[in-house]
Amino acid sequence: MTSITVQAELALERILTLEIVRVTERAAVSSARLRGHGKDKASDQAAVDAMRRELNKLPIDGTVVIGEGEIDEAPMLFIGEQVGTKQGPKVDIAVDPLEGTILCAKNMPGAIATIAMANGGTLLHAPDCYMEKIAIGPGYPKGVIDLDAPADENIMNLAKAKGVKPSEITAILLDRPRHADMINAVRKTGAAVSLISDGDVAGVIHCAEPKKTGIDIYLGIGGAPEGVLAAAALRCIGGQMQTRLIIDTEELRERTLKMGIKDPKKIYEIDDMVRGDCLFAATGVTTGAMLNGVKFGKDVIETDTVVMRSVTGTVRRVVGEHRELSKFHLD
Ligand code: VTB
Repeated sequence: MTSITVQAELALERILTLEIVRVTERAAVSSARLRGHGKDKASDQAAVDAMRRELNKLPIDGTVVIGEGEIDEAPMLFIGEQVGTKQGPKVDIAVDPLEGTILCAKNMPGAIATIAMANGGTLLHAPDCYMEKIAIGPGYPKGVIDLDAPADENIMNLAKAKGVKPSEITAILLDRPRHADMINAVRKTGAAVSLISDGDVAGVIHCAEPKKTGIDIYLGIGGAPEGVLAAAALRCIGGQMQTRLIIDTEELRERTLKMGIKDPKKIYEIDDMVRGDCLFAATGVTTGAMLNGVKFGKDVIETDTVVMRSVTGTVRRVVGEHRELSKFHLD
């Protein structure tokens, strides 16, 4: 009998692609069970438990670099936690077991379970702080967007590069008071603003498929951990992104220094946040523009996952029909 062997250096690239689908599927199903119950903490905890259980079965020597928080405040999937069987490649892992906890609690569109994996030491160790972000999809020359330029200038430049009027551009932003001026500036150009209440990992990814999502550019301030996850996705599917951490207290400055961040004002491009090949996966918890939510049937649970590899730029949609339901540990 011939057996298929995969070279060690390809393990991350090939075998783990399906393995991480299992990880986000489990987290999505566990949190989706609590969809619409107004229990944001409980659904997040369910996703964390499921994701951690599954991660610990993987043949990896993994370190969580973007997780649920520092060890003292997050007993599970904390930054620095070691996961996996240790029988495999050293990898950095970024997780958001339930991105959009409020969306899940309110059963609103767009909650996802998400993970990114890369070779050890290649993901930015971003603290749990805010981050300025700007992102567009693939196919534009470099330099179209500039984090330090006013929002209207970025819209005008993008419209020019796309060959359309600014009124044909749509920007996506988190619906927050801090974005009031930016929203006005975008609207003054004639461009449309699409506001999301949460979930800016998906918000950034929407820019990569403007024909499908109608979104051309992400602007504004969101979470830094979400920024690194989104950068991993864009590294796989193409696009441009610039970010800067918002380090506005002495305490945060000290914490980021300990995490190896020397220049607090540095502008990060995708390659600075994800310094090598990576995998990215997300499973829908509630149905959104990108993914369908988990469907619970009598004897079957359906999941919808997108999984990407940066090496080839392959994007797979994996629709799972799960029949052995005990694996979800739902009761
Ligand atoms: C975003 C969004 C998250 O936090 O990063 C946002 O992607 C930023 O923080 O889903 P604020 O809510 O404080 O503005 C979330 O909304 C929640 O983690």
